[in-house]
Amino acid sequence: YPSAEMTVALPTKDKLDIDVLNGNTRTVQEMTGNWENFSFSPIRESQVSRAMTRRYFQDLDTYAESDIVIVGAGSCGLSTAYMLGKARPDLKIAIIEASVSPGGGAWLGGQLFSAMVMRKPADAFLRELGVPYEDEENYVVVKHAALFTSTVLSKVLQMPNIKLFNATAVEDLITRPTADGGVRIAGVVTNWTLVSMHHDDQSCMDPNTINAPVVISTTGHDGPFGAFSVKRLVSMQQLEKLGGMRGLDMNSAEDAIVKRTREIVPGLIVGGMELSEVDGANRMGPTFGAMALSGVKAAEEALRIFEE
Ligand code: AHZ
Repeated sequence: YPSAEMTVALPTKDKLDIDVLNGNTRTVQEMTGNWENFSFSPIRESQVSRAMTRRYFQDLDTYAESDIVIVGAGSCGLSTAYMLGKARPDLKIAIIEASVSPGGGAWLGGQLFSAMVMRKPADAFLRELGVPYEDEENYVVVKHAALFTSTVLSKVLQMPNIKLFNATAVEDLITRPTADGGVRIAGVVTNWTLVSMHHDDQSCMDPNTINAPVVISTTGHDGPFGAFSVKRLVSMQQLEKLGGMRGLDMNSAEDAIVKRTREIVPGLIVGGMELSEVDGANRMGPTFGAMALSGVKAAEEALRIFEE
């Protein structure tokens, strides 16, 4: 067996040369039917590790000082990220998502049915993204909620100024005292989600931090993971108490969420269903227009604060 020191004889030239060397500039059509002589370009295992870790640690370094942090990559967080990333390609935007899979509750339209309903005028956001829909007069229907989620996700991930740290939980908020005795939110405390889940049975697993002048929290309504930032604001006595999400009423819920999307304490904007816990707004169930437009408004609020 080759010793650990042995290296695969890889040309040290650039990637294009390696591809040419291996005939791997072929198109898919050229490969089809030629499987007998097929081979991948050679690789050493350490190259794979370094390809990932070098970039990840570079990103940790780059985004340790971010311009904006978005907590939660559900339908609201992703809509916020899209608007911000597009409007300000000069800003560094970090998205922190506790789950391995970004998208929150938006992979299905509601229940286990596929289609996603958006009430007008949120159809404007679908046109902006280029997501096709059926027009039903007062509302529109995307044939599968995953089409919305994957489209907004792919556009956000392609933006060079946005980094998604998934499988990473926000464990706390960074605060600074203000002159009036309150606090200003100045960033987030993070940890890998699997580590966060083991604070009770493993000791001293210290967190990481991201400083940012603007944090946007879109962690959804209360649940195993939800309403994270607003619950923390109560425990640090910056909010007296939460109003608690009220029962389902589509008409009042969606208007309320969009209208109330705002900076809750200095430096912290709350959007999406997390907001229903702050003010005691109704829930809307499986209609997603308010999540998209709360995201548009949260982005607008963030830029207002940022540009102040
Ligand atoms: O994993 C969570 C989800 O992807 C993530 N999240 C929660 N806590 C976090 C933390 N750190 C990092 N501490 C965290 N990430 O936040 C995301 C929230 O997504 P969501 O889809 O639950 O929320 P949303 O407000 O974007 O969309 C809500 C969709 C709903 S709920 C509802 C109802 O119950 O009536 N109706 C709609 C349309």
